[in-house]
Amino acid sequence: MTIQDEVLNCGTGPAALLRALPRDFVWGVSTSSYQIEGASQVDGRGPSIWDEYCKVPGHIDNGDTGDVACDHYHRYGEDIALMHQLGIQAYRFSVAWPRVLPTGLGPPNEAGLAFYDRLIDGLLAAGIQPWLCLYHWDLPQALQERGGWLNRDIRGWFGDYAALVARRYGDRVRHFATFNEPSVFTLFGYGFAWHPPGQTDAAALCRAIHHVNLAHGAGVDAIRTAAPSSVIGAIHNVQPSRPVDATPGDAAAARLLDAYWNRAFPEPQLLGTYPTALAPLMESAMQSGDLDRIRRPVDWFGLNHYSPIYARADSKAPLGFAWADAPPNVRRSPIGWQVDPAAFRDVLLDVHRRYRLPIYVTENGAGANEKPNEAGEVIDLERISYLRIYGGALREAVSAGADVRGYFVWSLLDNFEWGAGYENRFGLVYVDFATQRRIPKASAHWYARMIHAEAMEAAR
Ligand code: IFM
Repeated sequence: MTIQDEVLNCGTGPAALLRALPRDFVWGVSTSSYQIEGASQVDGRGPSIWDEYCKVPGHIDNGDTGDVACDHYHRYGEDIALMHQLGIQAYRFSVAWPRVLPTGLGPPNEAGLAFYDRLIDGLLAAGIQPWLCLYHWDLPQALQERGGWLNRDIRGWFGDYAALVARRYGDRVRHFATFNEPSVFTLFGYGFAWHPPGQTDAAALCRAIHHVNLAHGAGVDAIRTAAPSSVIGAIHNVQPSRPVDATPGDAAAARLLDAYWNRAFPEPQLLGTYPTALAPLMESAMQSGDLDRIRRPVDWFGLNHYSPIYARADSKAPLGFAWADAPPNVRRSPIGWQVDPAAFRDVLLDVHRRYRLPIYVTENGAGANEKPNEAGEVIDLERISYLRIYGGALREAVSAGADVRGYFVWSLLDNFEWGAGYENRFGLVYVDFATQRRIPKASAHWYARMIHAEAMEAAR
């Protein structure tokens, strides 16, 4: 089937698969604070580690920063209206810790807290459920200067921050997540030096992992206490880890990457153990009772998935393995990520069997470098194709028994894509960063039609 055929065929697919989803299935979109808010020095926001990291030449393609991003801080009303027009049912966003606590602790910043009041109230008025994530990578720089994730005190700092946020918004927000993709910001920040704080140190990586896990446990307890009717989860990226070549060394590398990427957080948080390959490395950071502090009861599993990942043995690398590109000849998205919907189906089933929690797919989507055509439209056929076939894989997983209750596209808007700056676009809505004009892409209209068709089916 060509992409054109897939788009022309852009309904939701066979009726049998339509019926696979639960009636109250949630269709949403996701974003994060640093990637869209901008207003980095407005209304008392403190600096984050990403503000500092972006200042260093060479860290971000094109010298881009999140200083302005999508200016969502000022344009959130327009963005809510867009979601409303598209029929989006839920919106996952993150709170910028340095916006509400400019130095990470101490006195809160009322102007920053008031921004999220306006956002949440606007969402509710538009009939959109707010899903609030506490941490999507923008640690206050002041805490980094106290050691950041390497300082065990961060368990308490995060717990206090979680309590503040849950007390303030728990009357209106039901769904809270502690962390988004902890394995990415720890592995990229302390293992590969691709994210702040830019280290390559296996011991530091393990210490950071353990402290993030402790902070998660403290966050869950704080939210539960401050907002007892909330439903709480954490968001993990789960992607099959494959050897780039069929050699025993690469197979071992893939198993180790799997431990760091897919298991270092959900296993202690949900099963109370570290993966065997990592447990000895955690010992120096571990104190008696820590696994009980980490394994706190949660209500849902947030799953982010885009593609499989690959590893190669590399005895000189700090972690003993290297990140590898997908082999040639696999199907790829426009930014080169492998497209493999069967992997998504298998991951959903595997996570269901392992952790036995309701699953929400909190991120899935495709990156591209598209531009508007002469008519000013953005016809992103490859994204539609991706969403369509990944939606099919999700339905297959549900038909085979996976308890999946919602799906959020990454992302509502083109945004600051970390090291790639603004070049890689993941939005359903195109953003012209020079003018901040928003243009819903063909995929936004496709997603809106799909949500509508699902709602019709659920009402039958
Ligand atoms: O943009 C990121 C997001 O912040 C975390 N998950 C993956 C997305 C695409 O790279």
